[in-house]
This record gives sequence, C-alpha cells and structure tokens, in this order.
Amino acid sequence: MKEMRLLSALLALAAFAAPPLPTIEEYQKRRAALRTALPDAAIVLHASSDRSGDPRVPLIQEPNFFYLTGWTEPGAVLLLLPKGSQPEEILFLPPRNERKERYEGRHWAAGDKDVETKSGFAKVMSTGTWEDEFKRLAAKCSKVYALKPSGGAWKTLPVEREVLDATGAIARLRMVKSQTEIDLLQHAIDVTARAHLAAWKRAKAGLYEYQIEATMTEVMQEAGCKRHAYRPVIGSGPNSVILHYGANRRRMDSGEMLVADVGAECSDYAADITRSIPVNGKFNPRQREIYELVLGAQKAAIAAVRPGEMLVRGALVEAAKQYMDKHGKPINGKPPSTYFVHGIGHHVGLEVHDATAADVPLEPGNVITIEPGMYIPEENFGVRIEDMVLVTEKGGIVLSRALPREIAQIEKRMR
Ligand SMILES: [Mn+2]
Repeated sequence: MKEMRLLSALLALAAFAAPPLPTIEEYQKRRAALRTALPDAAIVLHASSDRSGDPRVPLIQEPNFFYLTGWTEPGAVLLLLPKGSQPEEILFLPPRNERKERYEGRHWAAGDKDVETKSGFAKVMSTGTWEDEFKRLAAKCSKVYALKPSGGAWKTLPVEREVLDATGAIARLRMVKSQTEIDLLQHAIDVTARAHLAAWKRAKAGLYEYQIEATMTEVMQEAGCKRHAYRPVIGSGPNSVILHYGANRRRMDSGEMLVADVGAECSDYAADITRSIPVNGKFNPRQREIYELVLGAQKAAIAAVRPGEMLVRGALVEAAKQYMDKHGKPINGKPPSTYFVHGIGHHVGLEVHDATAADVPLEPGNVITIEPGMYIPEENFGVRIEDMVLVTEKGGIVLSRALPREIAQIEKRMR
C-alpha cells in the first residue's frame, strides 16, 4: 500500500517534470539553417526593448530572436553573416548598468567571463559598437535582412540600401518543430489537460467564470508553468458565442454551456486547448446535438491532416463543414456550417498563434490546432472543441488526446 502511494506520487511528479530545454547547439543549428536559407546576407534581429520601467508587463523576448538565440534579456542585437565569413555571427549586449542591476540582479554584458559559453556565440560585443560593426560587415554582403514589424515602420538600420524582410524565412524554420520542441509542447499540453480536468470537477451553477480561471491557473502554476499562453476565454451561456471573450466575470447557471479556451505556457512553449462543457455536468438534448456535430466535424478535419494540405483553406476546412451540413439539421433555415465562423486552426509553438509563412502546405513536424466551433447567438450557446495535432508522414497525431472530448467521458469526469 505504502509502495503504491509512493509509486503514484512519483508518477505524478514525473508527469509534471518539464523536459530539457533546447541546447546551445540546437540554437546554433537554427542560426546555421537561417544562414543557408538566406545566403550571402547580413541578417539583423533586435531583441525586445528594455521595458523594465513598467512593472505591469512581463518581459517577453521577441520570439524570432528567442528562437535563434535562446537569449532572454532585452536590448540585445543579433548579427548573422554569410557562412564562412569571419566572424559568422555576433551577439551585441547592452553595457553594464549598475543602478539597473540593483533592481533586477545581474545582467550579462560583453567582456563578462564565460559570456561566450553562456550565450553560445564566439563573439560577443557591446551594443555601443553595433552600428559601426554592422556598417563595416554588411558592406561585404549582397543583401541585408531584418524583421519587418507587422504594421509598424522598419527599425531604422544604419545603412542606405534596401532592407529585405527575414520574417518568412524564419517562420519556415519555426513551423517545423524539433523533437525537443515537440516534447516541450507536449508538456504544456499535459499540464493544460490537467487544468481543464480540474475545471470540470469544479464547474457548477452559481460559480463565477473567474473561479474556473483561478482553478486552472493554480494547476498551471503548481506545475511550474509561467503564465497563460493567451488571455483565457471562459465564457458561459451568452458569453460562449463570443470567440475571444476574456472578461470572465459572469455567474454561471444550470443549463448553460461553458466554453473554456485555455492554455498554459510552460518553458516558453504554448498550449491551446478548448473544451465546451455543460455547467451542470449533463448535456441537454440540444447541447448534445450541436456538440456531436462539432465533434464529428473535428474528427473529420483531423482525419484529413496530412503533409501537403493547406491549413487555412482546402481539405481540412471542407471536411469539417461537409460533416456539419451532412449530419446536421438547418438552423434558422441555414446550413449548420454557417455557424462555424472562424478558421479551422493555426500553428502553435513559442507563440500560441505561431509564426506561419504564407502559402506553405503542412509538413511533418508542424504542430497545429484543429478547432471547429458552432455559435448560435439566438440560443445563447456555442460549442468549440480544440485539440493540438502533430503532423507526421502518416497523418495527424492528437497530442492533447489525454483530455476526453466524448460526451459520455466528459459527463463521467464532471461527476
Ligand atoms: Mn486556438
């Protein structure tokens, strides 16, 4: 008996142990891959700027910069140069600031002992010198690339020449996850699944949506995950039809559906899972009807996942819509798929809506969501079912399969 308890405690610990982070070598490999994708180019990336003056916002590293360096501190600049040049890459770090370090602890700076080993860069210099170095070294390259800010202006680079956008090339790399990344995503998913199960146990009429959020947050933080990967959507009744509802202030009632679209960020990787459950633990006939339609559509879309298909249009979306219209009755005189009003899914990785290069079909190593939904404002309820799927040669593997989605299983786990 005692042994059994010890064993189950060990198993619980094992389930929560975060897998290893990418090594310095993996980051170096990613930079080498980018250099190959954009040959004969100087590539410049800026880390997030230093916002330590604003204690309301956590520093989240610019994800492309993080993907290529693993560097978490703000204010740094990355310069990549063509294969074979001397040097091939430089990491520029802000100079030491003693006053700032009194508040935040020690930061790394150029010249620190071991900074090369710590960063994985053979050459680490001060940001004070970056403009001059960049001008000198970029002059030898036929192209200059940087990240084009979405919607914003280009970060001014000290060169009078055309600057090309590196975003697409980096996105293509980020879309194919390494085994290390898949393991980290799986961990974020496993913790998130437990958070959903805890919410199911807790849900009942009279509770507020934020109490469900609190229960889920506790599971994530107990497991060592840093934060929600996105603002949690916990919408009951009329709120369940609002796709990105995030106020989570409403009191839930018996007979309502609760849509919980909630995912943990663990070791910088995001999970994104949605379940729709009846607040009182029992689906009524109408909820059951719509839920089965969405679930069937989700299974049809997952079955259509394979390399070569497009995510935003084509076979996956069509499979889901066709299932709805073939198996469902018209709603207010319209085909059921009219009530499926958003995309079928997106890539997930460091970001919940992860980097995506335009018009690139699915490939093995992609991790995507499949998340059909139907939202009927006239009836004050919506259903969305969202799982995370790994694309392999043979088709999709549902990484979030540990979290039930069949009605009978949900009702059983809510008891
Ligand atoms: Mn999603």
